[in-house]
Amino acid sequence: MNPCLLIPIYEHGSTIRRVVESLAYADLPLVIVNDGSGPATRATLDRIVKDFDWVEVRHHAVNQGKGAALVTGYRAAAERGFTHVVQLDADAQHESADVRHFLAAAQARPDALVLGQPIFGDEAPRSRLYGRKLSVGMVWLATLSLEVRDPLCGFRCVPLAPVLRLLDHVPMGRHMDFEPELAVRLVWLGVPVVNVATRVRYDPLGVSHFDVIWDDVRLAWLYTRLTLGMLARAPGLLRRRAARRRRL
Ligand SMILES: Nc1nc2c(ncn2[C@@H]2O[C@H](COP(=O)(O)OP(=O)(O)OP(=O)(O)O)[C@@H](O)[C@H]2O)c(=O)[nH]1
Ligand SMILES: [Mg+2]
Repeated sequence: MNPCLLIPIYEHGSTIRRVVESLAYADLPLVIVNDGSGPATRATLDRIVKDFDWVEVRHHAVNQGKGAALVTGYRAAAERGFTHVVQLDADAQHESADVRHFLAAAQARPDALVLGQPIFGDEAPRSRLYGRKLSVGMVWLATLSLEVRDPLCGFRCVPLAPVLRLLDHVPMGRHMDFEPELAVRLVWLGVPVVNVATRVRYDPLGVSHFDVIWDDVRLAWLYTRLTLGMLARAPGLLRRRAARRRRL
């Protein structure tokens, strides 16, 4: 296993330096994908590249969405020979110290998708938590399993080989719909899932680019498509679930 770190960033210039510094302990190369941020975030990224020789930044000329930024990052990581990426967000919501737990889980199961299972504090907005519960339920339905404990958490360790194969064959959402779609499609392919509990913080002054109208519309459309996709795959998914139960 040859991992690197990956951060997609769109207009999170005020937090990215702190996040980069907090990752130094991991002693891994970091790829940042700048998803068309404006001049202030870009200038911060230029300084980061000068100050930390283990950081590379790739730029999208215009904003394309978090999913598109992640795909650019996966391809950049694969080009450089990495087999796994540990990805996290630029807004300092994730606990950088937990990177080691994601790596340990991936080392134990290099074939698995390692997903962050968020532990939220009281500061997390209620509306976000309810929306999340709905997403979890829809993904359980789409996979006919409870394997994915949270399909939306941006902190995960991704095995690149099956992901890049999938991306070559299936067009996927390019925004906030990408991460749940990837999790479901990997489960459909039989990729095992490991969940790692991790604290996720909401800073009251934090900047979120989650678009409560368009991203929710995209998620609703995604879950409709995934539920239909599940119907065609139901016999196979149920057989696999029964085989897993027999092994336990
Ligand atoms: N929303 C959004 N985020 C992007 C985009 N491109 C890259 N990102 C990055 O994706 C990560 C998640 O973005 P956030 O805006 O915090 O979205 P979120 O974490 O799902 O939403 P919150 O739970 O409200 O924080 C951050 O690192 C962003 O900088 C984009 O086009 N839109
Ligand atoms: Mg966020």
